[in-house]
Amino acid sequence: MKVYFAGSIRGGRQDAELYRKVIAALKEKHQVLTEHVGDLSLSTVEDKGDKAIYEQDTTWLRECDIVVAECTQVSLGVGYELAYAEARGKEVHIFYRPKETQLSAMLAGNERFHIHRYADEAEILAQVKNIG
Ligand code: 6K6
Repeated sequence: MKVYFAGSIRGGRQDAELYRKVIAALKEKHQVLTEHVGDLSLSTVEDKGDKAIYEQDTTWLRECDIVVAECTQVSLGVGYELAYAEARGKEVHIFYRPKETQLSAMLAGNERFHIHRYADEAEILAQVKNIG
């Protein structure tokens, strides 16, 4: 299946290495459209231009089968992507570490989203293998 992985970029890159590992785990079974989200070398400011990013990412969101989002690091862009995916009837899986953040009620309270709580890297890597 085609997976759109969403994770914080301008919201903060503290978890970028974890995103890279989650993307690698998803790639064992799926095609991941957004591998750059786990690329630690990419700049969060110097990039191909905001309009091009928006157009490419919304095209991929329409094309994907499943959205997987890591939401511990709060990101406006990820929140926008989740609403965009929900409006198009996509299957959405949200992961977060409850010890480090309180998930927004706009996500936690949405019964159409599949919410996964996890404590550490080993746990999220095991959980994503059950998706799709
Ligand atoms: C920098 C690092 C990796 O990629 C870049 C270039 N910028 C972006 N490229 C592709 N998608 C982006 C970029 N900036 C934001 N996005 C999309 O928004 C991604 O799909 C993320 O899931 C989400 C992050 O939003 P912010 O608000 O944290 O930037």
